[in-house]
Amino acid sequence: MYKLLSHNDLDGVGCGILAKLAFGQDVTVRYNSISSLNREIEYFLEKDSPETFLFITDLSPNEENEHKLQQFYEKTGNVQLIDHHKTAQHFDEYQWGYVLVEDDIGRLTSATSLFFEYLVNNNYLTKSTAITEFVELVRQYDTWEWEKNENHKAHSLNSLFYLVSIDEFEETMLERLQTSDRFDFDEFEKRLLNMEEDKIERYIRRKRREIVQAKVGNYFAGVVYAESYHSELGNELGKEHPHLDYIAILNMGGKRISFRTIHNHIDVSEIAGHFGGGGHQKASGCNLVEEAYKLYVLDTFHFDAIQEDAKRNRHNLKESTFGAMYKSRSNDLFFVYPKDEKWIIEHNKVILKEVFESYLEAEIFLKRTFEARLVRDEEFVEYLMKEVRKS
Ligand SMILES: [Mn+2]
Repeated sequence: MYKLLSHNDLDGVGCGILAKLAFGQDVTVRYNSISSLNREIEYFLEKDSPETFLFITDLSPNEENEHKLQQFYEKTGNVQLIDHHKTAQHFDEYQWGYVLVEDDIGRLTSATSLFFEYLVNNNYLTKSTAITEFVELVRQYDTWEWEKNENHKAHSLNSLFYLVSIDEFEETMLERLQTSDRFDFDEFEKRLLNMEEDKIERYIRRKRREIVQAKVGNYFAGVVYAESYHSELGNELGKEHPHLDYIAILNMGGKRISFRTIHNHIDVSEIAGHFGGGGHQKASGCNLVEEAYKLYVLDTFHFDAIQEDAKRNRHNLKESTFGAMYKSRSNDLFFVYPKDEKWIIEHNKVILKEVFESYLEAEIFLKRTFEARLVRDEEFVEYLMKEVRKS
């Protein structure tokens, strides 16, 4: 017999689906949140038969269970952990641990892709086109590579995952992978997924108007409250506000924080690690512990939302050599323009002493220091007319 303890997200459930394809009735699968895994491991070690082979995928046990599992391995040899989280790398030193963040050709891995490889290499599972396609969609979603590749099918697979229950998803996928030559959605799913895409878009649009800016430690964070679509939100808000180092998404009901960054210079697994959580460089999470609650909730609750930059301008444009006009909440006026191959900022007609190599650098400074926003064309033109009239 086999038992699989896996994560309750798409990548974790992808592992469960592969296990059922490989072992059929001989495997019991339990999906866990990060916090419920340790309970399950303890239950397994106490109650399950030592003959049962245990797989743990996409999650990592705490220190206590790490030692217990080592003892179990010494006695029985019946455990294998497979993971791709940066914060789980030390498990790779165990004979029963296999942790790989990036494969030998530099591609980011996922638990499903690693488990697939493991099952095929050990002759538990035969490769098919449909399974290979499914595994690749899960990998691209989990590593966010789908966006760069514009592989919307990967994103849709995750949306579908959240539209139905885990049981239903599992059942549908198992059947499809066993009977189809290629992996695809049916007509009904395609219609549902279109509606879901629209819904996500509207949700994100609303959240754009709620995000606040906060300096937490050495970094600038965008703080927003949301229960769903954390990855989509983190990505969109991150791109919208490149002056923020990362986005902290608070799920108050679940008492959890997700951290997302679009930048390479930030490692959000370190930030989550500080509060006892973990994850990847660009995506991580932790429980809303006391200190995190104070920093992200208590200290920021009274802040006003970030004012968005004007979107449909034709005149007041970023990187314009003529100058782009910004305004802060207290109605201070700013112009950003090039001078001697650098960019400078004028604050209420006084030139600031700071000089910037690029427009983006100037804008980052402006937004971090003054929370200024790019004004709409109307305001820009009106201001210029007034200036002309004055002179
Ligand atoms: Mn994963």
